[in-house]
Amino acid sequence: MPFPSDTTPDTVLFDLIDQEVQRQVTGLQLIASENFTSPSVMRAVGSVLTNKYAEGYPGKRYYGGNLVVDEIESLAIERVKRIFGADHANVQPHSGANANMCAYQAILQQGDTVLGLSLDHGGHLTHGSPVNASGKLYHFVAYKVAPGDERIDMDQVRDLALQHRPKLIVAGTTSYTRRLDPAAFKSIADEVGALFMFDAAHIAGLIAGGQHPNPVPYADIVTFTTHKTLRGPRGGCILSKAEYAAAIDKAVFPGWQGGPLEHVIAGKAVAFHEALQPSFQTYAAQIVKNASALAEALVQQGFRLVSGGTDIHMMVVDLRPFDADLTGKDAQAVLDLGGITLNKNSIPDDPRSPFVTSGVRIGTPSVTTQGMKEPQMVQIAELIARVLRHRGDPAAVAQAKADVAALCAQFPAYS
Ligand code: DSN
Repeated sequence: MPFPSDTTPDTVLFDLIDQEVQRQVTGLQLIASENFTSPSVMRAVGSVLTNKYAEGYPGKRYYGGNLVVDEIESLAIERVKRIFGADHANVQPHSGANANMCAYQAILQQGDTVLGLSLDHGGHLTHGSPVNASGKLYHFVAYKVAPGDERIDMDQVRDLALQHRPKLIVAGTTSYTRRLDPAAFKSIADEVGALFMFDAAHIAGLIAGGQHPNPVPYADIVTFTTHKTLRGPRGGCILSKAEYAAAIDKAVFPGWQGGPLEHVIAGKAVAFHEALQPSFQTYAAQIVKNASALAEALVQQGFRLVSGGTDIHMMVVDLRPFDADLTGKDAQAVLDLGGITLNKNSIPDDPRSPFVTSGVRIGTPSVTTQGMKEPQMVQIAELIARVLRHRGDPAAVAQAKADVAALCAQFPAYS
């Protein structure tokens, strides 16, 4: 029976989606890895491309009917190569985690030694955490941030590289708030004969917008997600030097994945188009300005920031000087009640477990998409501090939630 005759719409599910729309637009979205993607991206992701099987690559598919899909995937590839100046792009990874595992499979053998940033110092699960396949398949050695300034210690990276002679050095972070220096990592990789991979998941949009050094000229492989600062659909991408192109493509399909999500790839193509517009440079610059303003305002409220501040789109707040009894877990929960969404986050050498933590991570990509600027960052810091100071007072938390909703109503994410 054709779809127009469908008389039983799924009101249960669509009511839930409506509730989520309300949550997203009436609260402050401060999770550093989230953003509001554009209606055009959502139109592409919600399109009939979801119906199509397209195992393989443009011009080399295992199924018929892919003439249009080939054009769409080629468009995404051409656009992302243009943004970053890459030799080769694979736009099929379903996620950043998949992109990383595919990259490893393309260039490593099981058991090979890899250097990566420790998860509890700002790295990612796929940078060798023992609970992740990366840590089970490969021999990861972790570098850390220095105890004093809480910044990546390049001397330590070099010492570990000389000691362990890794096949690969991975740079890239999920909760590290300072710029990375791709040239410095590349120089160490060259010194020890290692390959160099840069996981740009968090900062891809900042690179595209000219706010962070581009690792592509230095790294053999660059992976990233498309949904964070880059503001596209949820997904991953791999860029590489030409010599790794065939190995990367083989590792993605048939190595790790089956049929590509061509509707998501179409969404990526739209996001890449948007990132190529001059307005994206302005957007990326404002993300960073907002993060600086929010960081400064949080310090004024009595919080300590890991490494003293931020160069990028996020900050990690050590809650202990503000309130020694306040955990990241409790802060996240009460801020949720106040309409402020963020995530608990370990601070370096956190005495509390990763499920509890002594910190929270805060990012500005979403509120910047809404059009908020520096004055609103001061308001946000005040709201966060107010909810946390009065966390035992439901009326005060409810008042803060109303104030958050009033602020967000002035800056609607979607018209
Ligand atoms: N979960 C992502 C983040 O929040 O940083 C990383 O994969």
